[in-house]
Amino acid sequence: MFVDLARIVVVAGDGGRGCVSFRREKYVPRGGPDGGDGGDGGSILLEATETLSTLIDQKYQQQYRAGRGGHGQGNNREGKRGADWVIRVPVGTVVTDADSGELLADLAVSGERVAVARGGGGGRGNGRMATPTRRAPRIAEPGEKGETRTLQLELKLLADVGFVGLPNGGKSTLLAACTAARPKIGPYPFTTLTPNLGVAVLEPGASYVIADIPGLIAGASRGAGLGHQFLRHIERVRILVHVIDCAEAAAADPVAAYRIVEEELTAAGRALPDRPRVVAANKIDLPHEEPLARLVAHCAAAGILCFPVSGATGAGVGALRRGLYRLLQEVREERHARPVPRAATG
Ligand SMILES: Nc1nc2c(ncn2[C@@H]2O[C@H](COP(=O)(O)OP(=O)(O)OP(=O)(O)O)[C@@H](O)[C@H]2O)c(=O)[nH]1
Ligand SMILES: [Mg+2]
Repeated sequence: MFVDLARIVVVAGDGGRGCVSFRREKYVPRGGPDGGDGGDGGSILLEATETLSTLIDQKYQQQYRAGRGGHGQGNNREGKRGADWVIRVPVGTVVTDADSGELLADLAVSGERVAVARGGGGGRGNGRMATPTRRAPRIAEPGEKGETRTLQLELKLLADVGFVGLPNGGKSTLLAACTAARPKIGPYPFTTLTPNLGVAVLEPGASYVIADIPGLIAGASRGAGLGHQFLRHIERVRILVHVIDCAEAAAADPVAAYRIVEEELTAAGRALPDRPRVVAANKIDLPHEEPLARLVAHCAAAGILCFPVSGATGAGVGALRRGLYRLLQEVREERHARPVPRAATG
């Protein structure tokens, strides 16, 4: 099961109580206070890992509790530190505080860690509370409470290229033709229910990741079909590829198909105007002259690269793979030349 949204409650450990104790020893009258401090409570951390690809664990376990700190003891012995709890999540997980909406972390790199709930500090024991005027305090501090937080976890796939298009347009077939991925393919709409990823390898060291984003139809942003639940994955792609069925028998006119998808992206608030568009005019192994001509004319007028392809026979797929690679390099170079201003935080 592909799970890309989860809500969890994290409870850090409370700090241990400080201790009230006095040194008692033969021949040492009035030995003085020697109550140790409580140990700090354990914290909760999130760690990004490449070995996970969904948030399914967090769907099943929604509560996490770190260890509490041990209480202080006599003879100035400190309480034990509470054990931290490290929750492992897939790379690409965005963490927000569910109550305040505050963005806490965007775990984009494997191994990256963030503390999401801090353990409470241990209370001081009376051994550390003596003052010149109060040499035998009979008090100690309680430990602090550990932080509790409700977190919203959202997984956003990290792909360079996103395939979008109406159902049955051949996105999954084209993904299989471009990469080694073997997604489910079917002659009916909504074969793909969750995004598929594949890696296009042109030669060693030259590769990129393609995501097949399912479910875009007219009204998707209002919940039709699969709705726009997967559109969040588009946010991170660098190039959007419209996969459009150009067969004469296709249900939708290819230019209309392009517009419907763009309108849905806009309606869902994910128009991503800074991301270049590419068109893959698909299914050219079937009769296609008239629809393809219209689509090509539309792309030429709009300044969009158009690649006629057939995911089924592989025709034009090499050119598409190379074209996308070149375009990706241009996008990357542009990024280096013009550093993206940091988003304001807080
Ligand atoms: N003739 C021909 N058929 C194709 C081509 N590409 C895909 N198909 C067929 O079109 C149908 C849909 O293909 P999919 O790859 O599942 O399409 P999709 O866009 O992923 O569809 P959903 O996942 O349902 O949105 C299947 O029956 C494919 O065999 C092509 O290039 N030529
Ligand atoms: Mg599919």
